[in-house]
Amino acid sequence: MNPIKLFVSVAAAAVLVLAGDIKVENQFVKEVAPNMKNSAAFMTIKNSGNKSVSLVSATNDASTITELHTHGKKDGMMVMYKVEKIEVPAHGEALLKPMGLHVMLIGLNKQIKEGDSVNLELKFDNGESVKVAAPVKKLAGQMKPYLDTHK
Ligand SMILES: [Cu+2]
Repeated sequence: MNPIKLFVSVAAAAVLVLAGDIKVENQFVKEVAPNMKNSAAFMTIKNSGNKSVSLVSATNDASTITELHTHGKKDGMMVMYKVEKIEVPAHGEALLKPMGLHVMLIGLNKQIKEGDSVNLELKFDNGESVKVAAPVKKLAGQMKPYLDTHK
C-alpha cells in the first residue's frame, strides 16, 4: 500500500475512536426490597454529535441480565416491555426516568440498597461504550407495582 494512503486510513480510524459524543448524567439505580429480583437504572444520555446515536445494549455488575425497556399502555394496562434500542438525537438527549425508558436489571445477584453503587457499561451503535457508576437511591412507593409488571 502507498504510504500516504496508509497514513490517511490510520488517522481516520484514530478519529473514530476518539470521538466521544456521548455523555451520561444523573444516573441512579432504584433501591429494592431484599426479596425483589429486579431493579432499574435511570439517567440522562446526551449526544453532542451531528448524528443521532442509539443505545443498543448494556451490562451491569449487580444482575445477570440487562435489558432496555420502556413503560406504556398496552390494551389499557400499564406494562413494561423490551425495546431494541434507545435513540439519542443529534445535539439532544434521551431521558430515562421512572414510568418511562429505563435500563432493566433482571436477576439481581445481591441486595442493593441506598449507599451502594452499580457499575454499568452502555454500548452505542456508533461504537462508543460508556462506563458509569450509578448510586443506588430510594424512590417513592409507587415504583413497586411498576417493577412488578416486568415480564
Ligand atoms: Cu423494565
